[in-house]
Amino acid sequence: MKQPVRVAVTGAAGQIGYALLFRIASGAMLGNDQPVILQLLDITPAMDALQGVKMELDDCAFPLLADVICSDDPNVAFKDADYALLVGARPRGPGMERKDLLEANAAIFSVQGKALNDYASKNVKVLVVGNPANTNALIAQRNAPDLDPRNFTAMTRLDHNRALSQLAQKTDNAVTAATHMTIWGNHSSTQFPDLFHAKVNGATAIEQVEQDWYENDFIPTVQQRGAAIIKARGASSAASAANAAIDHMRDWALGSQDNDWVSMAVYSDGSYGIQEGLIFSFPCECKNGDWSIVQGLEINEFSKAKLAETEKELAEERDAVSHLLP
Ligand code: NAX
Repeated sequence: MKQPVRVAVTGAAGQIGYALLFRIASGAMLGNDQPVILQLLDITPAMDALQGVKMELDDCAFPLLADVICSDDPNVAFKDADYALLVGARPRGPGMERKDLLEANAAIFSVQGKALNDYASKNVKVLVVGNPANTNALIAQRNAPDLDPRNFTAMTRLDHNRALSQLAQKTDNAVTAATHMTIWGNHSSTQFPDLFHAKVNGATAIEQVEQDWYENDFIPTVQQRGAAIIKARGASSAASAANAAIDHMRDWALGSQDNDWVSMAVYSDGSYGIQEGLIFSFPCECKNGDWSIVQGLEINEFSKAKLAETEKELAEERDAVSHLLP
């Protein structure tokens, strides 16, 4: 049996946490032969609820679950962590402006970035789910000068999976027929789901749908899917978000499918002309526990404008919190 690895999860008493922890403990994220120690962080008032979650984890008697640690201290929860899923964030309160939300989260993610820097494994793989996810990841990364910036990623996999499913349904195919999807940019309504490089049954997706459907139905449906779920369910996406977090981490750790790619918001190295240092969603391939941005895709004028729009939003988010960045 392999040695257990340490998986830290923040916001562990929340609704995504409830859909996520049991799957990590069952082996869905890191494989059926990889024991895990869960290190769960939430805020002090949520400690009773978190204990309840721990009791349920115990009651599953998962063979792969070596230990569960609960804490309200990031320095404890991130100690020696090999993986960190940062799910907890400050939601938008009544009357809160976008800038207030960015600042409230900047406070949380700078503390967590420092704790990761000082206490986690130097190879820790960090996934930020809590919104605004890309900028929260940027803040954590900037507060962790001793860690490789490539260790910090944010989640656009839910948008990616939503796009695959919409495309498959439109073309009357199983979801497995849709491949090479890319979500570019921010996990927000400026994200750009790209059908110029996506494929259905190996052929270019955009040639199998009408341009009008692509621009006026598909793109807004994917961009606004989170709001549509809230309207229908009365609560935000939780199980699908947890599933996407599992997909993201599994592929990063164990490799993405051959002859396909996934969407991950990662540290921009300037690929496709995107400002270096932004946490921007690109098409990525994962191999040997590392990711790389797929290079050489041709970007047409339509896509260039979409990439510029989402890049501008991310630069504005960064600039809104720049006075709080080290
Ligand atoms: P919940 O409100 O159910 O749970 C959040 C949990 O985080 C709570 O238990 C809260 O006490 C905890 N928390 C708050 N501040 C914390 C801190 N400083 N340290 C540790 N824990 C803290 O929200 P949930 O539905 O689970 O969503 C969590 C986050 O995911 C939200 O920010 C949400 O916007 C975001 N999402 C991101 C998605 C993505 O694709 N990137 C999709 C789903 C989701 O909307």
